[in-house]
Amino acid sequence: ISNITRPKGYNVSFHYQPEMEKHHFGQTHPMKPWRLTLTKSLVMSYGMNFAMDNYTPRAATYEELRDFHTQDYLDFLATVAPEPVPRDLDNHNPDLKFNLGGSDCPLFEGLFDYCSMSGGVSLDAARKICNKESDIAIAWGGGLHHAKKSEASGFCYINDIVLAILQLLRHHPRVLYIDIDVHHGDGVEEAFFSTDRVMTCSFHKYDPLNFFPGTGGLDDNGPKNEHNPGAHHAINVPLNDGITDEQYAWLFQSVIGKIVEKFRPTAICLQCGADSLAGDRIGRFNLQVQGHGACVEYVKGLGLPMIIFGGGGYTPRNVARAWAYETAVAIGCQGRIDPVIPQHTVWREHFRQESLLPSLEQIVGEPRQNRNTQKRLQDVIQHVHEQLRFVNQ
Ligand code: ZL4
Ligand code: CA
Ligand code: ZN
Repeated sequence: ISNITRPKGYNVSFHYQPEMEKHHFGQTHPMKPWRLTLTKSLVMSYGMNFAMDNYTPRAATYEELRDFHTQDYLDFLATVAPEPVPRDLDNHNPDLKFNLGGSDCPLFEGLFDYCSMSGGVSLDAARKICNKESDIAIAWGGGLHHAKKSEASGFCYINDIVLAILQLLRHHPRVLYIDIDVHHGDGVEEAFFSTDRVMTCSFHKYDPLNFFPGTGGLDDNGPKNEHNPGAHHAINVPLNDGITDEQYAWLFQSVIGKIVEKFRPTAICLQCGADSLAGDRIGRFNLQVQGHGACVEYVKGLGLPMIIFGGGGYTPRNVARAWAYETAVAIGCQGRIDPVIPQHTVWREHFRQESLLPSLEQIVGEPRQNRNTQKRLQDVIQHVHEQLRFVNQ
C-alpha cells in the first residue's frame, strides 16, 4: 500500500513518451535516453504515478516545430539518413550542414521521431498549463536548451523549451525561464533575446575556453541597445567547479527571489538538467539531490503555474535519483518516501553497484574541489540586483 496520495488543491501532470527511450545516440555517446526509463521506473516504484495525471503525448507536428525552427533545417533533419556518412570529393562530411552529423549531434536511426517526441512532450505540458488543467506539468523528456532555430548544438536538435514558452505566451503575459543544467541555456536565451515578455536566467559552469558552450558571462544580459525591449532580460550566473548545496541554494534563492519580485512572471519554466549533480560524467559541480531539488521546492513555493523540464544528466542512476525526488517535490510527498530505493525497481542493479541498501538521495562519489569563493558569489548577486533595477513590470 502506497503512502503517496494526490496533492490537495493542485494538479500535477506527468508527460512521458516511452518511445523516446528506445533511441540511441551511439554506443559511447554521453546522452543516454534510457535514463528516462530509469527515472520513470523509480517514479512508479514509489507509486507516485497514482498522485498525478499521466499523459503519453503525441509527437509534435511539422507545423508545430515550425513555430521556432526554419523550414530548410526541419526538411534536412527529417530526411537526412544516418548511415553511411557520405563524404564529398574533398572528404568533407556534407552532413555537417546545420551542425548535424558530428560527435556531439550525431545522426542516428529515428532521429526525427526522437526530436518530434521531445517537442511533443513539452508542448503537451504547456497546453495543460494554458488550459489550467495542471498547476505543475512535468516533461523529463524535454529540456534540450541548446538547439537553435536553424542549427543543432550540444546534443540538442529541436528546442522543445522554446516551443513550450511560445505556447505559454499565447495565454501568459510574462514567462520566467530558469535553467539549472550545468551548461548555459544559450538556445532559449537567444530565442527570446528581443522581448521583455520572457526573462531567462541560467546558472552554469562558465569557462569560455574550456567548457561548452562558452557563453553566459555575468555581463551578458541581453541586447546592449537600451531601446530594445529585451535589454536586461537575460540573467546569467557563471560559476566555477565544485559548488555545494548550501552555496547554490543561497545563490538561487537570492537571484530568483529578486527576479520574481521585479519581473512578476505569470508562469515559470524550470529546466532541471541533472548534470549539475556531483559525480556527473560531464558536469563539474558538487550538488546533491537535496540541493538540486531545493531549487524545485523554492520555485514551487512561489505558487505560479510551472513546467518542469529535464535536460542534461550523464550519470543515469543519479539523473533518475534527482528527477524521481523532484517529481516527489512537485507532488509534495518528498518527506514521505522511503530513502531506500525500492526492491522492485527494474533497474535496481544500477543502484546496487553502490551498496546493498542504495539511497535515493545520497550520491556516492568523490567530491570536486570547490572553486567558488563567497566573495565572488556576493559580487554575482550584486550584479544581478543592479540589472534588475532596469526591469519594472
Ligand atoms: C561525446 O565519448 O565541448 C560524443 C561528447 C561522443 C563518443 C565517441 C566520440 C569521441 C563527451 C562529449 C569524440 C568526442 C569528442 N562520444 C567530443 C567542443 C567539442 C567537440 C566534440 O546537457 N567533442 C564540443 C557539448 C560538449 C563540446 C555538451 C551538453 C548538453 C546539455 C543539454 C552538451 N561539446 C568537445 C567534445 C563521446 C563524447 C564524450 C562532450 N561534448 C562533452 N561535452 C560536450 O546542456 C542536454
Ligand atoms: Ca544552466
Ligand atoms: Zn548540460
